[in-house]
Amino acid sequence: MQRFAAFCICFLLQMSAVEAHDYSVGTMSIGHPWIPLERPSAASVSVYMTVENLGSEPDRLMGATSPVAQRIELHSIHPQGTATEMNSLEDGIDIPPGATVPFQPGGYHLMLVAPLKTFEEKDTVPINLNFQNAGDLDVAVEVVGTVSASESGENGEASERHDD
Ligand SMILES: [Cu+2]
Repeated sequence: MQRFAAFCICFLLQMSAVEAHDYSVGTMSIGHPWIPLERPSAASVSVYMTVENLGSEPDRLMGATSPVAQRIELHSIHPQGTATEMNSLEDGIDIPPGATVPFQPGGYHLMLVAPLKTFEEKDTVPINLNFQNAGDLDVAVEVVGTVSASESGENGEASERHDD
């Protein structure tokens, strides 16, 4: 029994550490938004996070803006033969009630097109997310140094084909 109690306290401490990177508006909750560090010349930068709908009504991520990018597109990636294909989702992304939608490498992501500055590790990038029902939410996205500089590709997505 004592061992079980110790486990619970540990778990709660971990939860509160995670929550430091969470944001919410209405029933929408954003978990751990991050940007993998890219080469300085990157023409576009991906943003990953989780989007959770805690409510009982569907919502939709309609778009995003940032003062440090000319525009932000909503993208998805699909396997296409031996390569992958990246699509721009101009109608937004559905966030069903009770669902957690992951934005992660190889799937949904926000794409900062034509960044107006060079990002460095531990920078925080201000991004405004617009939800159809919940409205606007400002998040501070952390730049994380996970991509090795030797990795090939202009922006880390070189093997993917832009259709737009
Ligand atoms: Cu993309």
